[in-house]
Amino acid sequence: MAVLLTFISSHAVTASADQPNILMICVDDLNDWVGFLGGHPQAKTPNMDNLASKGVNFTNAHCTAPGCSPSRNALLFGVEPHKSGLYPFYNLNNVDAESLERFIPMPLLFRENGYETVGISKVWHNPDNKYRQKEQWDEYVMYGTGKKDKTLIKEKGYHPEPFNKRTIACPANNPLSDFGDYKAAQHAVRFLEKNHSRPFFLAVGFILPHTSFIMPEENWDRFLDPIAEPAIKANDLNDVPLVGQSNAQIYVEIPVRQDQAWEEIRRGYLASVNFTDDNVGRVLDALERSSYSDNTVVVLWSDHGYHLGEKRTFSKFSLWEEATRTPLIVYDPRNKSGNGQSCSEPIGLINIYRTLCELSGLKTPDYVDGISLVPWLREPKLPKERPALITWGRGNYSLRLNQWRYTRYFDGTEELYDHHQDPYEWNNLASRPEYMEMMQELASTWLPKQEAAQVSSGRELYNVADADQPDKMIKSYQRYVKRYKKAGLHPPLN
Ligand SMILES: [Ca+2]
Ligand SMILES: [Ca+2]
Repeated sequence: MAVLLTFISSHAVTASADQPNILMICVDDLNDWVGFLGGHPQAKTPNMDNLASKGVNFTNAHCTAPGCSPSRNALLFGVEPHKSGLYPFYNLNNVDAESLERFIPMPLLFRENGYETVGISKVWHNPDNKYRQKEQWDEYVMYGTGKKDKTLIKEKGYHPEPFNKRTIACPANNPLSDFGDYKAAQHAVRFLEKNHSRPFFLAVGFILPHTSFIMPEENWDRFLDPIAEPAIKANDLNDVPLVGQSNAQIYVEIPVRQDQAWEEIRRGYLASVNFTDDNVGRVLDALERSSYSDNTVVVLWSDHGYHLGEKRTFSKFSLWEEATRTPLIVYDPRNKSGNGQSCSEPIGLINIYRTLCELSGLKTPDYVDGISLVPWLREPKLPKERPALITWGRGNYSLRLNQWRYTRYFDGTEELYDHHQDPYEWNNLASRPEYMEMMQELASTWLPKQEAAQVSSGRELYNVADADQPDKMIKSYQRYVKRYKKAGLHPPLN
């Protein structure tokens, strides 16, 4: 500790008055079911839409890894999983110090440079909020979901029995003040109402639309019409290699299908997104009313996307579009040229670290991966050569380009989708000879040439078939396929 304190004080500088504040809004499990990305026709997100219309809306943005822990570690340390070795889920508090010592958490970098840093709720994956908490933040506060204290409204939504926390979708009749995300928003509002003598880095995490889908009744009641089903091809996985198939969380789908609950699940997701949008609006309204509105960069992201039945899967943990695509909005009110436009170039969230450093005049640590997006904030139509790289387990990589998604799994099997012809990624073209050369070139140009070994300490959830655990998840998947057939349901393969 003494060493760290010395390190901080020797690097601490006073931030200058013309440095912008940063408001970073971190949403959990939010896919493209938002107005500004058009992923679902019934999405109601007026506040986020408004932010997207004021700033630069990155419409082809992708997480670095489709799971909370690896995604947030990559974003907040600024390092790709194949460089850090942080491929699956970790509890950072239990990772050996050596594996993390060269990384500077983003909030800590701002604090070392004279910023006041405040963190609210889920910024890092839980329980990583405790990781170096006192060093990273001037103030940090956690508001959970308060799920256990909710009075669920039995007449509305989906209440599986026995209780299944992954799929419950219903409103609760508690007052707003019982909801963790509302408390998080109010905390941010109070912060923005105060006077601050130094520039601030304020990170606000919202937990919905992460499961459980429990939200105030007024949000549920905005979705009483029949909910449109997303585009789903029944036997979509037939042309997907086994490693890819095993990313389909079909065990979650079995009870949902048996209970014919997909519509209520999707309603619950949309209503949860809508509640988060209300809370984002509370924070943005407070910023607008404050004296900081002209000098605060707002960045909004989600840690990954979400499947709601597409490709026969539910939730995240895949290298397909619904799980890797995320919202990303950057609104710098000082930027007069790019604001109000969208950028459709493929952008990885790994680039946020360097972007915020450049916007704030901070020197980016040398180890940080990615590039600064400042040129695209000025000129959103600028072509971008480098694809977004998404990692899910050591050896499993997906490249998202403008037109293509190319995925290669650890065993050499591949997927290739043409987004111009096939936006739902239904037709895997990887076996077609005419694309062989292009796939080889993509692989040799953009896939990692070296892979860090998987960090072995502090590991938690590890639910992917990869170079370090080739069989376990595949066997589990195959067992579930059998169970699926036994249940008399339409199987994911036929
Ligand atoms: Ca998440
Ligand atoms: Ca298919």
